[in-house]
Amino acid sequence: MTPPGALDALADLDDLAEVGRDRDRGGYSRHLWDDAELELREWFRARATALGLDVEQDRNGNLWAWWGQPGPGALVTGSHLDSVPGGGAFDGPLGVVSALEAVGRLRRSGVRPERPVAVVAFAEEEGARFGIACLGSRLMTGSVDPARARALIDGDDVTLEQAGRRCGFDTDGLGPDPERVGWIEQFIELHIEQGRGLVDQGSAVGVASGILAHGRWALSFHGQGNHAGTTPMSDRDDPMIAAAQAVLAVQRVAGATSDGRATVGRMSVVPGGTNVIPSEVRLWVDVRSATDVEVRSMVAEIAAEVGATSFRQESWSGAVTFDPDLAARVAGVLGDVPILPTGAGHDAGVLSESLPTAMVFVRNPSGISHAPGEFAEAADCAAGVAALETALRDLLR
Ligand code: HGY
Ligand code: MN
Ligand code: MN
Ligand code: MN
Repeated sequence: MTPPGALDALADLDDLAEVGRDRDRGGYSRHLWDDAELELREWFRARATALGLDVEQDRNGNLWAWWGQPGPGALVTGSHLDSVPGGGAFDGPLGVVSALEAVGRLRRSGVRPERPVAVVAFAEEEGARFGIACLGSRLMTGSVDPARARALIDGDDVTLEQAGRRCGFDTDGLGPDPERVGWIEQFIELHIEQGRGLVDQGSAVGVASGILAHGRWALSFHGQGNHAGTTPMSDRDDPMIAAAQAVLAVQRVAGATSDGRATVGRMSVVPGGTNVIPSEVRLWVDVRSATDVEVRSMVAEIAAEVGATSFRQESWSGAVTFDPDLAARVAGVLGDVPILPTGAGHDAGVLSESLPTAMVFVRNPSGISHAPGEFAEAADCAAGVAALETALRDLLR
């Protein structure tokens, strides 16, 4: 553990380097309330407490570290600690460690804010365990029904409610938290860029202009399970064929658009035996584009083509335009850095529906994310912390 006096975002990431390392897939697997994510939560509490911040967990499982009495007018910064399966080290945690580092620097420099400041770590941003992206911030803002959330089931048929109970978190309190949302005057999230925009523009940091519309749909294809050796090809009702055709349809529909994106990154075969014709194949589609209408049109075209037994929306995020004044103010105080869009969803996108929100991006040389190869240079991470500190200092003036 890095001693408080030598706080440094990268040292913090080093502290976390072994937490949730995925030996099979590479990268990190840190999912809501699993051992790795619970360890990250404990790390956050210890780190924030060492900074002199007051840590609390809200009714939706989000962690808040307060500088000053929680209440109206709050300037909030932070991100998430969870990952996708086999994800990178930076997506999420870089925003949290940078926020702690920046707030630590403001405190040590003698800043005396006239309003509350908080660092937040939102729960289940990736939706990797229970399927809904940005679950913690959506529950807080009331855009996900708490009863639906409690009943969500993970890949091991564990409900969110059971998972919460196993780690001592009572999910009976899940739900809208309008008072807390009302406390937040501005939210600013630092994040590694998931793309090469800053590389192309030659800047270590940038500011987000908006987020693509995006959603997730669960498809299932039913057939007749049977024996792989005793069932002639002419006698089969094999759902894998329809599922394979659906993957090709997803690729074709997205490929025919100007900049739409659609991905089948997850599939499950029931029962999953090598010598068994499946009885069911489930797959999940992630569809994104510049506008809600474009996404809906792509999804309708896919649904019409694939003939799935069931086709269910799991998660939806409309296109986001961040507060232009706040984006311009942050970009300006950082020396007129680039303002650019992103295809990646964020809790900042969820909050932008309720309050002025901005994002600071840190250059990612390869642009790779949601994969072990995700990386940001130390100098750029340091530039990110300095930028966040500058932006926070400016907003606290
Ligand atoms: O999926 C996303 O865009 C984000 O990384 N959760
Ligand atoms: Mn992500
Ligand atoms: Mn993220
Ligand atoms: Mn047999």
